[in-house]
This record gives sequence, structure tokens and C-alpha cells, in this order.
Amino acid sequence: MAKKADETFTPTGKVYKSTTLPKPTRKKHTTLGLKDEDLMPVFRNMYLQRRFEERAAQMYQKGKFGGFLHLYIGQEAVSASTVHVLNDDDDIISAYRVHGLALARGTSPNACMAELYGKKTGCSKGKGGSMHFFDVERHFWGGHAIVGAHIPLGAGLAMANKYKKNGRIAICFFGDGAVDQGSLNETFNMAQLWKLPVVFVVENNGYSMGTSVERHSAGQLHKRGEAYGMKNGVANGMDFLSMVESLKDVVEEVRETSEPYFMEVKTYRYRGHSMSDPQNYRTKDELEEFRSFDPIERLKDYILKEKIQTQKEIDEVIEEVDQEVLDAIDFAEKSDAPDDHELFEDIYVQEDFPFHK
Ligand SMILES: Cc1ncc(C[n+]2csc(CCOP(=O)(O)OP(=O)(O)O)c2C)c(N)n1
Ligand SMILES: [Mg+2]
Repeated sequence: MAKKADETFTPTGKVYKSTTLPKPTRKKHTTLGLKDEDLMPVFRNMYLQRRFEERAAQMYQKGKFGGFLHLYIGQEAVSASTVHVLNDDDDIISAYRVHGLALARGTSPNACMAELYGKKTGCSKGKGGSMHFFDVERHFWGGHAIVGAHIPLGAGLAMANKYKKNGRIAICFFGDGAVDQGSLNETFNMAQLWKLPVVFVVENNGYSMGTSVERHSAGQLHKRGEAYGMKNGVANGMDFLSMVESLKDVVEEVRETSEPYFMEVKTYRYRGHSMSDPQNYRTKDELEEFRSFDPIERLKDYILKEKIQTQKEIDEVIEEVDQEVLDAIDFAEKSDAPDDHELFEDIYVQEDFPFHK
């Protein structure tokens, strides 16, 4: 007779549950320091992130460009709130699911789409692709593909700011799949010892590829900060206003005290890990449940309920963004590929590096 499988090693009962999301805030935008006129640009940007990726997925499926494509759809409230609470010259660094953050920071849809297409007009000159969006002018430091490898870089950005006494802070994003990497622990130790002004954010979207967070990481993720005496907390990443409520105070405190903070943001990705993911590890019901908290719909409903804009005005914005994304595709398709000499450029900063040239 076949033995019953040990449930410790099977997905049974080990799924990411929406009941672990913190309750959304009941506070009004004005109480959170937002003006009426702040909300529509946020809605517009979140919708831009979504539409950009929906179209990018279509173009990928049509074979217009190759490589990897990891979509951020569902997580847009995280990027939008981050950019809202930070100063424009604070440093942002993230992992590879990065289109949304770049668009939130203000990198143009043209430059983002062209990067996906590998064109020289792309934000990384077409040499990075989906996982390596950069925009140094906007203090956006990528776009990193190796899980956890950029966490020390996030601390490095904060260390540079502290050293220069410029009042800026850094925010470093990574996925739930990165919390068990040694690099996180090594960085947390130094960041706390050296009191670096950095907010570490784990975007806990429930999965690391096809493995649920309940199966890959013991305990609550944000509590990992406690081993280092690092302040920590948890936020609802499916709601823009809740994110502002949670992040605003943290950002102010980190700037003031120059001490790190570790925030766990509970969120969800609606699409697969990448474009080639059959998603056998979750049920349709689970996906539908999280989609019922959709951050963009939620903000739209709030704007309507508070009578900040009418449905007609919202529809106009949607139409405008739809066109902006189509124009970005056109721009990317008409742009040229990088020149051959580009292959050897932007590799080392130091021009006289011994093995360079
Ligand atoms: C060091 C390392 N190991 C494995 C991989 C392969 N890999 C790519 S993405 C990924 C999952 C990461 O999941 P998570 O950090 O939760 O980010 P999410 O995809 O959910 O945004 C893995 C294991 C990698 N890129 N780097
Ligand atoms: Mg994840």
C-alpha cells in the first residue's frame, strides 16, 4: 500500500492566504497628507503600469522581442506609493520585476518599451532588457536579476548618502524569494551596525517562482529584522492609501534617525512568474480572490466615491494612456538596434581598468 505523502513537503495546506493581508486603512487621503488633485496622477500612473505590461505581454507573445518578461501586474500600488512618499532624489533599487517602479519613477513608456525591444533608445540603451531597467538621472538603480544580489548595493547607496551627508535615503526592494539568501543577512547586519538610512522592502507576492511563501520561508518575513535589532513592520500592498499610511512615517523616521527599517509588503502578482509559467501551483479561485482587491479598481472607486473626478474624466485618462502605450510600441519598433561598438561600452566605469580594451 502506498504511503501517504508527508504534508511538510507537499503543497497541501501550504498556500498564500489573502487573510494574511493587513486590513486596508479607513483613513481618508486628506488625513494622509494627500490633496484631491494628487489622486488622479496616481491613478493614471498605476493604470499606465498595467496597460504597459498588458501590451508588452501581447508583443512578447507575437514574438516582437525575446528574453525574459516578468510582469508586475497586481503590485502597482507598491511602486506608486513608494514614489509618492520619497523625494525625487532618494535612491531606488530593485530586483528584476521592475517595469512598474521605473514607470512610477517617471521613466518614459517610450524608453521602457524600447528597452524591452532591445533598442538603443531604451532606458539601458537596449542592452539590459526587461530585468535591467536603469534611470540614473531619476536615481533609479535597476533592475537586478540575481536573487538577493542587489541587497548589499541598496545598503551601499544608503552608505554613500550618509557619507556625503546629503539627507537622501535609499529604498531597496526584493521578492520573498530573497529573504533566505545570505546576502540579506550579511547586509542587514552591516546596515544596522552602521546605522544606514535605508528602507528594505520585501514585496511578498506569495510566490518565489512556483513555490508558495508558506513552503519556502519559516515565520513572518518582516520579523527577520528583529535578529539584528532592526525596526520592522507589515503593510497592505494591494491598497495605495494603506501603503502611503505605512510608508510615509517609515521614510520620515529613516531620514531623521538614519537607521534602517525592514518592511514586508503583502501583495500579489496576477500573472505567472514569467511568460512561460503554467501556474499549476495555484488555483483560479485564489487568483480571483486577490483580484477582488485590485489596487487600481480600488483607487478608482475611491476617487468616484469621494467625487474627486467623474467616470467620464477617468475614461478620458484611460483612453489617453492606452494611446500613450500604443505610441511607445510604435516608438520601440521604429528605433534602431544598438551599434556594434556598444557591445564593449558601459561595462567598466574605470576607463584604465587593467583588462579593459
Ligand atoms: C541566486 C539566484 N538563484 C535562483 C535564481 C532563479 N530565480 C529567478 S527568479 C526566482 C524567484 C524569486 O522570487 P521572488 O524573490 O519572490 O520574486 P518575484 O518573482 O515574486 O517578484 C528564482 C529562484 C536567480 N535568479 N538567482
Ligand atoms: Mg515573490
